[in-house]
Amino acid sequence: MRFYIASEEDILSGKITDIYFIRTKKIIAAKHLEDVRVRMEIHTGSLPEKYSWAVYAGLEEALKLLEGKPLNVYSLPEGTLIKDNFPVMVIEGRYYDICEYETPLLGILRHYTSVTSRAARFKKLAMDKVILYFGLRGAHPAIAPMLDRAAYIGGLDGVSGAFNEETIGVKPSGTMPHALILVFGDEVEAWKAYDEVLDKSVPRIALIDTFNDERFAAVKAVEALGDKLYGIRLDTPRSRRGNMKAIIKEILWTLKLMGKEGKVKIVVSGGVGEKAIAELRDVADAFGVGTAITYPPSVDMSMDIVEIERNGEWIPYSKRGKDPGAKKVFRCGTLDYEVVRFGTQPERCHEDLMIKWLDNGRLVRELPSPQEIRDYVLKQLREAPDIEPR
Ligand code: PCP
Repeated sequence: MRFYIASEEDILSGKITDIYFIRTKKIIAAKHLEDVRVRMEIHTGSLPEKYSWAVYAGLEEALKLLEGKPLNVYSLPEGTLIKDNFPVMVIEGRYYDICEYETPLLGILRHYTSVTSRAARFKKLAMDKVILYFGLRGAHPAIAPMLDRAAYIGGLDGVSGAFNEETIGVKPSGTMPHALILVFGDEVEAWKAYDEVLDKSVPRIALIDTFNDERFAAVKAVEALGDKLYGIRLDTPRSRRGNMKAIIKEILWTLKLMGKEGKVKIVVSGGVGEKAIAELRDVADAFGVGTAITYPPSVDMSMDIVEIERNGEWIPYSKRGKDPGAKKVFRCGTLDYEVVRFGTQPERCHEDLMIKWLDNGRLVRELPSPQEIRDYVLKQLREAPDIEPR
């Protein structure tokens, strides 16, 4: 038995790639073409349906992959809102030195960007309401830290991985599983034990859908924990749902009668998608989202040779269907960009976003923290136009 996962060493060595790249290198070496220098561009294709933007993510891991290799790397900052057919990274060097990294590089950037973009869409739809990511149980544990980082920088308010303080410096968020209540055999006893045992810094959010009707359980939770009750979580099974909005409104009315209006937060989880956020954001305070973020629509990206060096000069050069020439991106404002060829000046926008990160494999600027990337994403989300849920 084993875990079918690649080690960090295997990834960095270039072993985790497609065989055709290994064969390509062999042919290049046999025919003495190792010194052919190129500029390769990574860019998005068309975005998924109803996406008018995506959030570029995965840069830190991409740079980790390329660090120490004889390459120059230019990229947009991690967390930048991007559009379809949009350049995100340019790598300059001998094709021979880049070749086998295409697979892991695109894998990192596409997976990250897909998860972060989806998380950012949830946050954009919820905006002042809280979105927690509970989706680790949907993916292989080997990438749990990556998923939580990707979701967090997308602007989410909390991520559930117990390890997150160590990896991204974020205290994990969570409530209680149904199993806790089932072990006690009584929800009131379980809620009281939760309150008795856990540190005061953990918000008291009672799960109220295990055995009985949510409204009656909400009343019991208020009676059991009083002012200590921070919130209630409804994870109502699909087979019992009917009309979630009506259930929540009934609970809100009841809480009001108990003098608890606005004092008990309503958390909704279980199968929450973009449409549920749009529908319930005026009655709920927070949402727990898992699968919809763990399995987002794919934000496609590809990596192509766009320039080749001939006699010391860079010549635009690409396969058909791709715009030749490496590109720079300048920004005038959120989602307002001008894309020009390397070495030419923009006419309208002046903030240069295609920044050099690696100079001959050496990191030449400080990487932002996950908190800084998240703030950068949130700022752009506030400025971006409203989106339609998909
Ligand atoms: C939550 C809910 C969903 C999980 C989290 C994520 O689990 O039941 O299954 O939601 P999503 O993937 O549907 O978006 P808990 O209620 O904490 O889990 P359990 O039922 O195991 O107690």
